[in-house]
Amino acid sequence: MSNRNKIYFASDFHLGVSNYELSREREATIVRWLDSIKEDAAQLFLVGDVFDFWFEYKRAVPRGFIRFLGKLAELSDAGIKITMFKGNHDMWMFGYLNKEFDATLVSDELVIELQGKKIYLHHGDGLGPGDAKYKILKKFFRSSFCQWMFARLHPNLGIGIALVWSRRSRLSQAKTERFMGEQQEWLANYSKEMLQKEHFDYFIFGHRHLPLDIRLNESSRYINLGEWLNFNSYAVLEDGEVFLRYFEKEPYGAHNGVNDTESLIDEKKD
Ligand SMILES: [Mn+2]
Repeated sequence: MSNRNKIYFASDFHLGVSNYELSREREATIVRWLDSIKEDAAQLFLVGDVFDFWFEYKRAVPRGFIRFLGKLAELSDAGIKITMFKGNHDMWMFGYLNKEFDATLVSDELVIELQGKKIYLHHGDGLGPGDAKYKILKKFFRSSFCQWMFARLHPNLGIGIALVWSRRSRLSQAKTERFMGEQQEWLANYSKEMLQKEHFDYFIFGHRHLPLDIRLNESSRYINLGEWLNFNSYAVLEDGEVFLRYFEKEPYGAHNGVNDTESLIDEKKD
């Protein structure tokens, strides 16, 4: 009988930034991580922004990432169920990857019930109040008109434009996000609002680029998966509980003299 009893969650690998060498290094780290979970993973959730840019043309896909893609194929062939979310950087996945990995592709949110826990999953972009400009952009980028237009550009031009656009992002300028207090955590606030209507044990998001584990009430927590440029952070569900973990890295917060983000948050209360 297999001992596959863990569920893994990660997001924001941003493969492709900042340059080829750094991306290859990060890809190698991710491949080592995937190797390390291969024996005990039942499922793997990749919660968006796996690629810094991705677009599937009808008969072509972007170059690169072959070790990562190969490793995902290996995990899938070993019986691990893979679920991929569209992020704001890689929303243009249309079926190629989920076909190759026999994976489920999620456009927005997904609610799962595993190990007796109810979990709300979303990349995290365009949620809550504000960010009106992005919400309009997201609608446009996701429209079949926009995708059809983009696919008409020669890939050298289309992907070229996309890479220039992506280099303007904070992450590619190697900035590390910082915790600014629980009130400022809009995804935590968004989760709290959702809890008014419906119970979830966990909310798991990416997008924030900061590993976070915030208690929302007696029985609910908000987990942010962080990113893999600075933190190598991921979450694992085992025996009905979700833990934030760090691959080949010190936990976030260790540098600030605190053990975890929860104690960081406790200090800021009252
Ligand atoms: Mn991201």
